[in-house]
Amino acid sequence: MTDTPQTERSLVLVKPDGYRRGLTGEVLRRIEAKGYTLVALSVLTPTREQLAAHYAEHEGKPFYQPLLEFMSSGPVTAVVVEGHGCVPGFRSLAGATDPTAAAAGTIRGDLGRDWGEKVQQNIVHGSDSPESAAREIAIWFPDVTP
Ligand code: IDP
Ligand code: MG
Repeated sequence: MTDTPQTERSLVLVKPDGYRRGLTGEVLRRIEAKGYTLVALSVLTPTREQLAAHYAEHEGKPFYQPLLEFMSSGPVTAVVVEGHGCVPGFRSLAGATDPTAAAAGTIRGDLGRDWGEKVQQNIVHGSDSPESAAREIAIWFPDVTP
């Protein structure tokens, strides 16, 4: 019997700006074109509780409250992505946090810009480590194995 190939999972969010602008399909297209698999997908307006858990590491920072405000302003698309190296791989597809500085060819670089709210509206979230991914998947998809 051959071993099952080792894969990892990442939690991706198409943020309210990306959802409002109709960019969900474009983000999913890039994920699939890279060769990653969509394991679970949900369109929902996040609760404050979900967002507080998701962004716990940023609590107390100046941008924390505005970030929660923005993230609860409308629907997001939450996705569990799977594939070898998909955690750093999706971060690479997403590009730098600041969409103005993000390289062309990346989601944020190609599709994002400064809307006068500094860095906040940058279209996507992607887990920054496999540990973060497991924690975040449990928040957004309690029924899905991290
Ligand atoms: P990341 O999304 O690239 O991992 P983080 O530093 O984890 O970036 O920040 C989480 C999110 O908080 C960012 O994606 C962005 O939406 C928002 N954010 C980060 N820094 C700032 C800031 O200085 N002002 C406003 N929003 C920020
Ligand atoms: Mg982060």
